[in-house]
Amino acid sequence: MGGSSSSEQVAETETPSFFTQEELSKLKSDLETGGVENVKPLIEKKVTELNKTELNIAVTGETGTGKSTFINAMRGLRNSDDGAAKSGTTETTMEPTVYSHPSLLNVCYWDLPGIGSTRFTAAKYLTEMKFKRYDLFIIISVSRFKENDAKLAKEIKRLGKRFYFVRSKIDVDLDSMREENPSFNEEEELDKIRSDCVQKLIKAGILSPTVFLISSFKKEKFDFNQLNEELERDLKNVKKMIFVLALPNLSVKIVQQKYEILNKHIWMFATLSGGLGTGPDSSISLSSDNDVLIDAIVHFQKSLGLDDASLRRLARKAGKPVEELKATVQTPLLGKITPDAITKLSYGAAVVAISALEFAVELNPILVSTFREDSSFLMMYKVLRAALKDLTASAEIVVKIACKE
Ligand SMILES: Nc1nc2c(ncn2[C@@H]2O[C@H](COP(=O)(O)OP(=O)(O)OP(=O)(O)O)[C@@H](O)[C@H]2O)c(=O)[nH]1
Ligand SMILES: [Mg+2]
Repeated sequence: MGGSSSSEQVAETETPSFFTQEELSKLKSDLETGGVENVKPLIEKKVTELNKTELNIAVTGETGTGKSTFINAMRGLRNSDDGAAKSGTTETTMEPTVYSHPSLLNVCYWDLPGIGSTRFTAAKYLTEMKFKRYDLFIIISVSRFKENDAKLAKEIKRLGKRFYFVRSKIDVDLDSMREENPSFNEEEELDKIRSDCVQKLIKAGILSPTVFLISSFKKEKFDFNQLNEELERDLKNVKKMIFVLALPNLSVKIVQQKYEILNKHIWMFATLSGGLGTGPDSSISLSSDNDVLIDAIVHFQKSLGLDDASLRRLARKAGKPVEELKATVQTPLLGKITPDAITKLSYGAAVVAISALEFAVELNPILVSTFREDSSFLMMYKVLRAALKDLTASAEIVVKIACKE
């Protein structure tokens, strides 16, 4: 846990776990006695808990260091996009303001006013920001390490919270250095900046700190990715999951991580969507206005950045018309999910066999046998799996184009 220098005294806010062993045992016995119908209440409770869990990330630092711009970058937005946190060259953020992810509303970034601004002295700032409500802090600093940076780090540590130290606008530093000496060694200079911040944090009493050098304008470069990986490693259970699902799609690797998480949820949606009919030819028929099914597919769309708003932003980033971007992917699952798209999907999915082994890997092994015998569950499971695979493949194509991977 390198970035959280306060590892000895981290007081995690309650994080629900996905399923405890106890809950799994109950699921198993409920399944054995009453089949899929019998486990719906417990699954419903879990899904509600999942939807209700919030992750609150506070972004703090001196005025003008790029806090609002960083929040926008984390939400896959540019400063000029609709819904972006206000940024600018004059002091802009005066109250703690919450910005949720544009489509996954339980991941929240708190844009705190800059410390050292006219309205807040350092001491007042630290008491007024209601530090307790946040899961973790990101301290943003620019150019030289400041007294306020040390004060913030110490105070957050004292409150027993986790923090990550970010040195932003690193692209600006490199531009200045290039101006002064065109043949400078970029890696060496970055190392110098990093170790200077580390030394000063150690001096402020922070044990083994990590410093991330980032540019919110060039997310593919520098330590933006490492910062997210570190955050992900430190978060637990459901908070880890919702954090990953809300990451900006900067690489195929991130898309795959999202797929892994969503794939593990399919069986819950399949359990809840139930209620299949039997067609005249005794084939299973799928009702195309199944709300749970549609909601699950929309959730996949949003998590994978394939909802209309995300696609528009990605198209802008790639400098292409959105229609052109959409045309590169084949899936019928973009835009509004229509009954027709679901019917098509179910034809394809129905003929797919899922082996017991695949099933056991994707589902918890103790639940496999009972679920396999339920044809309604199995059909829903297959349809959702097909939808997720289809959307993941599309998301990978879109990311490759938008990030020119
Ligand atoms: N080149 C470059 N400019 C940045 C970066 N991050 C922010 N900026 C610019 O720096 C200026 C200040 O950014 P903001 O995001 O408004 O900073 P802030 O910390 O929210 O400012 P206050 O709310 O006033 O405390 C804006 O003009 C941004 O465009 C970066 O990573 N690289
Ligand atoms: Mg701001």
